[in-house]
Parts: sequence; structure tokens; C-alpha cells
Amino acid sequence: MRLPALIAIAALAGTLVAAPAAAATSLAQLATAKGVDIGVALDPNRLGEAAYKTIADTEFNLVVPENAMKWDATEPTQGQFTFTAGDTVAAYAAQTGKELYGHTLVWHSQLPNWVSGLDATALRTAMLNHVTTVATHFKGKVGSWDVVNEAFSDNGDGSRRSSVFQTKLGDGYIADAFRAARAADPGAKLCINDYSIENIGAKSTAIYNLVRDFKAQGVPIDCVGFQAHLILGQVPGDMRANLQRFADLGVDVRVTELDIRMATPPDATKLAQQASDYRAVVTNCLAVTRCQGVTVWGVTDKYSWIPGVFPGQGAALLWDDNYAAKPAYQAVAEALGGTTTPPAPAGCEVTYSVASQWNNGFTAAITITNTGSTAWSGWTLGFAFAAGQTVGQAWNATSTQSGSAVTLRNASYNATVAPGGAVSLGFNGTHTGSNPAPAAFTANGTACA
Ligand code: G2I
Repeated sequence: MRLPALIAIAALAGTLVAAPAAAATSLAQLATAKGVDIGVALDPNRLGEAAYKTIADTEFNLVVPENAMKWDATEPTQGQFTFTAGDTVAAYAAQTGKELYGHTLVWHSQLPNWVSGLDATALRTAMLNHVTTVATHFKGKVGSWDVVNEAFSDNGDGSRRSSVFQTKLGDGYIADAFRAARAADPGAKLCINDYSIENIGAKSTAIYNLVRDFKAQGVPIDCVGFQAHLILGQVPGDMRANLQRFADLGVDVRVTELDIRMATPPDATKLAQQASDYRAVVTNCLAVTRCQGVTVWGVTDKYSWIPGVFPGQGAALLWDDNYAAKPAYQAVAEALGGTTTPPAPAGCEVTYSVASQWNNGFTAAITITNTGSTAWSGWTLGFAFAAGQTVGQAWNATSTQSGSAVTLRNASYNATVAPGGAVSLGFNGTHTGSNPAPAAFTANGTACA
């Protein structure tokens, strides 16, 4: 997406209004107002965790399955396709109104063993069948696909990675995969995706040349994904120029897997540097008209792939292990034009009681206390209903519900809560017989006592 909704509507109405400096409360609201995507790599198995789900629900307007659409997940045995996990992510995207990004059709990693046992002819058939079957299954749901992932070598010299596809099928396999994807789902944008290509260098230039050649030869390609698994303090100074040179070839660009790792544990200095790095990446994307947006590779540091692969490194995402928003979160919000996103509370305590209950209805009373040392300039209380209850009208707060996840946001008159201060609120709800209290609460994404 790169279509500023407000401007498009205003243009239709014949007037041009400036986008309001709205008190946006999420990255998704800010990004949507700018007509760009703010995406997250989603693990559907984590959606049962209230804090994870609340952040995924509210902060992003695009999701990509972190693993659920990969070859080992979708065709573990030749010819036997399993779309359960991928369908869960697709259904989540549809339910929450988010764009769905497909990752990935052809990749040397997370490839079931049977693939590497095939001879060239059988491998070619299997690759085309895989691309066709998966892209057809998600047709109409996936907006863009990473058709081929990480096809270029880690040595950075611009040579092809010697994957099983490259070794047995030769250079032409990438074009073949793109043609098969286009035939299967003509409506999806088709991207090539890779890492260590954020700067202008031999590796990014090899992909640049490939895109240029595909365009000249009529091979379908619409976009380039820059993964951006970055190291603290190392956002390339020529990133914006690099994105722009690809855009000038007539393709969209996007940042697809952003995380910025540091030696753990994090401290204030490192977190400030990380915030500045995140701000730079988002700003670089926004500066390029064809940049569709930025996707972060996970919700929380707790589940990031980084510590498992780079021991001693981590803290690479926008929310920490306890779902507290980090300085990088605020930096991304500001880069997207936000000004009033409330900082995460340092500590919170919640009491919840059912004040009265009848047939299928009940009234709940809640007190939320700021147990941290800084004042809140706004608050969002999150919890999940365990027994199918629904939230109705709230007082001293506004209520929304998505599936089991309930979000209560401050009213205009009780946004500020001093350290030690408390707010009382309540709501009417419905139940179907059993009405257990929620097991856990978050305030601005932080778990509360
Ligand atoms: O490696 C980081 C990313 C680089 N670009 C392509 C991405 O697809 C890749 O994502 C990571 C996932 O974040 C990990 O979650 O890809 C890894 C696989 O190479 C994923 O790790 C795998 C583990 O290796 C498996 O053991 C595990 O079963 O995740 C699987 C599912 O949890």
C-alpha cells in the first residue's frame, strides 16, 4: 500500500486538506494515514498470549507469517500440501483488516529434505508445482509474495548462492519461479527478497542488475524486499539512495524484516542508538515514493530469532521481553508523523471485580494504578476474556474488542496519571454462563501486577 487515504478522499471531494496532527494511538494509524505499511512477522502460535495479540492487533496494518508459508510448512512431503498455519495467518489478517504479505515460495532454507534429493528435471517440476500450488491457494489473499528469497551469496560479491536450485537448475530458476507465480496469481505483486543489500554494494548491485534485466526481458517482477537485519549503529548512509535506484527501475521497494540487534543486555545508550537507527530506516523508506513500508521481524524481543543465531546478541525489536515499548517504538511513531503516542508505563497494577451479574449480563469495575515513577500521558489497558464474554459500554474509558482481546483506552479527561495515581473505570458486558476474571492485564503493552 502506498496510497495516502486522507489525501485520496480529499482529492475526490475536490479539496485538499492537510492530514491532521491527530493524537494517533498506534503505529498502524500513523502509517495508514501516510499510506504506507507497518508490518510485523507473525507467529500464529503466540496469539493466545494477550500482550502479543494486543500489540499485533493494534500496532500493525500488515502481517507476514514468520514461518507458516515456507516450504517445510506447506509441502513437508512431496505433493502433500498443508496450509493450516498459513491459513491461520491469512484468516487473522482478514479478521483484523490487515494486508497479508507472503513469505516465501523459493528459498534454500527450511526446505524439506526430499527436495534436495531430486534430479534436475524433477526439481524443476517440483519447484514450479510448489510455487503454483501455494500461490494459487493464497490467491486473492496475499497482496505481495517474496517469490525468491536470499538467492545471492553470503560472501557479498554479487555471485549467486550455490543453493540446490542454483546448482541443479542454473541461473534461469529465478525467472521461472516468477513466471509461475504470476501465472498462478496475476493479482499479487512479486518480489525478490534478500539481506545485506541495504547499501550500494556488489550484492545489491547484482539484484539491481537482475531486476533491470527482468524488466528488459519481460520477466514479471514488481518489487524488491530489503530485509534489513541490521547491527546497532550500522544503518548504511546510502540506504535511501540505494532504495531510490531500485525504484527508478520501475519496481516497488520495501523493508521486509527489520530488526536491529545489539550486544545484550541493553542499556539506555544502546536503546537510544537503536531508536535513532529505527528512525533512520523508516525515514529512508518514507523518502522514497515507491517504498511501500517497513515490516519488523517479530513483535517482541522475547521471541526474536536473533539470540538463537547470534549468541549474546538480541533486544532487536520494538517491544522488550516484557512487552514494554522501547525507545525505538517512539522513534518509529515519530518518523511516521506521530507526536502524542503515550510512553509505556514503567509499572502498573490492576484490580478487576464483577460488581453485579444477571442472566447474561454483568458490570465490571476496574482500577488501574501507575506504580512507575513517570506520569502517563495516556493509557491503554488490555486483557483477554476466557469464556466468550463481550465488552459493551464502558465509562471513564472507550472499549473495543477483537476476538477475545479487549482494549480499554483513556478518556480525554483521565489520560494523565501521576506516579502513584489511579483511575477507576468500568463497563457492562455479556457472558454465557461462566464469567471468570481475565487472567492477566497489560497497560500500554506492559504486563501489570
Ligand atoms: O533468519 C532470519 C530470517 C532471515 N530471512 C528469511 C526469514 O524467513 C528468516 O526468518 C527466520 C525465522 O525468524 C525463524 O523463526 O527463519 C528461521 C529459519 O531459518 C526461523 O527459525 C526456525 C528454526 O530454525 C526452526 O528450528 C523452527 O522449527 O523456526 C522454526 C519454527 O519455529
